[in-house]
Amino acid sequence: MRHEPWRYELELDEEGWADIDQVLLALREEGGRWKDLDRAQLGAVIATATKQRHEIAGNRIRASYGHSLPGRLDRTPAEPPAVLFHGTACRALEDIRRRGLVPMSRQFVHLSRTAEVAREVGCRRDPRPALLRVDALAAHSDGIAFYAGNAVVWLADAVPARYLTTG
Ligand code: HQG
Repeated sequence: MRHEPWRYELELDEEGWADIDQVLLALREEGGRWKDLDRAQLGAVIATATKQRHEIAGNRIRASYGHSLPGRLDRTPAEPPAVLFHGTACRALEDIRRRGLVPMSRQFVHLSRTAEVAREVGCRRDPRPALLRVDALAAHSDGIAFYAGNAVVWLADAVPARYLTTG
């Protein structure tokens, strides 16, 4: 649902939603432990996942963030909290100071609500990650679009370096 829905013959709408029955069919076709998966089980997995990567609404399911699909999903811009955080590899800082935060292979830049979550994200790339503080509300006031991902993740198109502070 984030990267290659066509591999499972899933059709996503312009906001990234898929029909939950189609997703169940695709998972059952994988066989093995998925072969008898039912809707209640899928719902329980999603509701109790440590990282809230997906959301269900009625008969539809979508990934809440993280997409690398070609073609941009429609999202509704929203007012972000005053400050957001981004954890990254120290080796990326020089380029980030020059170009700001850019989405790289995903559709959006991913930002965290708390410094703690940002540090965890950064640890995927560097055992001692750099922590950036993002002056999100100022960027938003200056016309940069932000979008709510889930309770801990916010998305942005790109964040110029002038809204970032290290340390
Ligand atoms: C970096 C995971 C050089 C950026 C996580 C990051 C998150 C630059 C990397 C979610 C740059 C992209 C997203 C620039 C940005 N020069 N490097 N100008 N601008 N970067 O994985 O934020 O487990 O696409 O700092 O927990 O690390 O998938 O983004 O290091 O929430 O659910 O380019 O993915 O969630 O890496 O992580 P990513 P991210 P899931």
